[in-house]
Amino acid sequence: MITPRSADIHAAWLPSEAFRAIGSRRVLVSGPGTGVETVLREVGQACAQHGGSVRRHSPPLVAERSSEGADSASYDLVLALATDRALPVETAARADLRRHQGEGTDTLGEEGFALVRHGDVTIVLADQPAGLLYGLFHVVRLGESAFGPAHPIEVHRPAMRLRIANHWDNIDVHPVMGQVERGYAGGSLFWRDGALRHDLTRVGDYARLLAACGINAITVNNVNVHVTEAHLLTTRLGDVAAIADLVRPYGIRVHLSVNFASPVTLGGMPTADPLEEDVRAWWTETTRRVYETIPDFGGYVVKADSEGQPGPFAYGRSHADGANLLAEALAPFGGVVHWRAFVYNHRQDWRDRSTDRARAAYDHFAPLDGQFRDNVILQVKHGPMDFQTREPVSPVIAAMPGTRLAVEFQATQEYTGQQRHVCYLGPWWSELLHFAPWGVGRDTVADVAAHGSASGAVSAGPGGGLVVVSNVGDDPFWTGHPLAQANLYAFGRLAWSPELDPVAVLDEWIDLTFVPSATTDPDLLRRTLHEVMDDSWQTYERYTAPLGVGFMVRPGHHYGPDVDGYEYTPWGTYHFADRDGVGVDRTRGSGTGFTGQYPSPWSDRYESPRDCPDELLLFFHHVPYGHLLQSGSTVIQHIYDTHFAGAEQVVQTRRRWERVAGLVDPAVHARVTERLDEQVRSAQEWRDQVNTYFFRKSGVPDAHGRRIH
Ligand code: GCV
Repeated sequence: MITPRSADIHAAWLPSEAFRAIGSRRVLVSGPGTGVETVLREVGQACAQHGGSVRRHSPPLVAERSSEGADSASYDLVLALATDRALPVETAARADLRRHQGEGTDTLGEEGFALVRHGDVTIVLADQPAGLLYGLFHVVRLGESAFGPAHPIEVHRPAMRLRIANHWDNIDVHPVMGQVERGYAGGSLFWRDGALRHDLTRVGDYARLLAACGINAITVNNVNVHVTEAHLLTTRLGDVAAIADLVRPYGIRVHLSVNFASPVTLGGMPTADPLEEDVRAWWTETTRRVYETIPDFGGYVVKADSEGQPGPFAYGRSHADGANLLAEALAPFGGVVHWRAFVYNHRQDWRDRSTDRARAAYDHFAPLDGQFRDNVILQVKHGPMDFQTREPVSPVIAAMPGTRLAVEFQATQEYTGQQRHVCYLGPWWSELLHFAPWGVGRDTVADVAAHGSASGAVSAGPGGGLVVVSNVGDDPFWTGHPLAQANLYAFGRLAWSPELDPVAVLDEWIDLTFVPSATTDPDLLRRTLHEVMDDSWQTYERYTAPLGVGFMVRPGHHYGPDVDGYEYTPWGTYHFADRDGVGVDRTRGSGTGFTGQYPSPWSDRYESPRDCPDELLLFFHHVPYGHLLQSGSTVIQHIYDTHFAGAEQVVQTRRRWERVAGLVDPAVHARVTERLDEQVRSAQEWRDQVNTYFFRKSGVPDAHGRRIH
């Protein structure tokens, strides 16, 4: 459990108090094998703390089995893995489940579980140990209500098979990017100053946090694979195995980011050409050794031909050639390759209006649809640019029915306040997952990630799942800003079940983190946290780049405002503001033609400045400052209004947080307070720079005469 290991480490979700409902009861854990040990240990610790009792029933122990006639009277909670020698109470619960589900539909799968209340006993049923563990954490979430007499039968299976956290962690401290690229929570949990950490206690704790929200895989190194990190595949493989050993008990598999040029840099070969026989043999043998060392290894992640990383283009080969090479090596072991679609020209000439970075992923990958092996997963950032506060959904997601796609989110708040600003991303991710590329009523982004889709009609294949760039580091509060923990939690929950309401997910996180019984005024605390967090992503959007145009951040570190910071750079991230208007013309009619990458109806809605949703207007159109939004406001007045309002909301948030001093751990309160002070300052800086910039460009005064510099 996440008992603070030292006075400096602060609990995340799952403090021991969250286990009171379980730990104060009589619990039976039933099932053979080592996979059940984790459940047993969790329950054992809870009972030791809260006065309950736990017993293990292991089917081979016939003597114990014969004493189970009275089991329903002896236990309050039974966690039972399917075996051929079920306990009587379990048999009864399975019968209840069959009646509820219908004959033949009671299989729970690798990770699913059911919760059945039979008589006075709550029974968690699972087919596999991972399911039992997820069932246990579900009971923790439910607390006392799991033991209510009329609790209905619940059946849970994850929507996504793969729910992965990518770490952008380096082994060596990178001279520019540091130990963790885009990390805002201290150093890496795994690596320190060029080596695996000696004390990996927190890695086990981290695995537990991940399992409790539903994440089932991690990568342990940055997608930008530098020289030292490349060796994780070969000479440093033991380090990866050590991490895998620590996370395995929580049902978590380890994946590795690899460098496409490894045959050259590690194997001393003259080429990494994917069609060369020797190169294939190198990957085959290297991968065989990986599985010899880590039998449940998950697979590779590759960033190729992107921002300086090597790739198949160097040999005149396609990305399908590149991805299939690695997929072929992984296939015999059941591994997958996550091949990133984040490929674009980062050496663009800003004068060249014909190149549009937003088009790049589609232009590169859509023509390759159908050419990837089954165990290739194309990992697509949710938007066409780069994790901005507001972007449309990437058109790649609707363009590749013959390819497994994973959608990538970013919990590390690179562009959303860097864990100095409170920004709960659950609502944003939920909105993206619900987006229906083929129109309302058709398949959604979540459907595509879960099981693939052909033109909006479900094709029940294995989807690629969801990926999140982790926001965790060795910071005592795990995520720098203690409230940023909620983003990782929400990712896991939404990947398990995309239809969940993100505000309800936040409520879960609040209950599991600031356990109501451990505070004197849980209602005030809950209300305040909701006021501070529910709308925080939209508040952030209000005071930063307007109407979907994106960027306007300080180049390099990406924190704080710099409206023209990227305007004349090679990165392809422009807003084109002049004295008359602002925005990027991505229409087919007069712009870059990007709108044509979407299927109907969005290709037409985005094409028309009248029908384009306000919040994305400047992403798709260059319009005059006087352009009337659907909201009734002009673009320029909208900019002023939202920036004044956003900065003011942060001031209110800061005030609200003062109310709960005394209701949370003083260290947590102090850290959040310190971050809110910075957020107030930064939001005002954003407000003033953006408003002043557009006032000076346009010469249009604020209708309300507020102070613009
Ligand atoms: C890991 C953005 C970030 C980079 C990151 C890249 C990626 O460009 O700024 O730090 O590199 O995305 O997703 O590969």
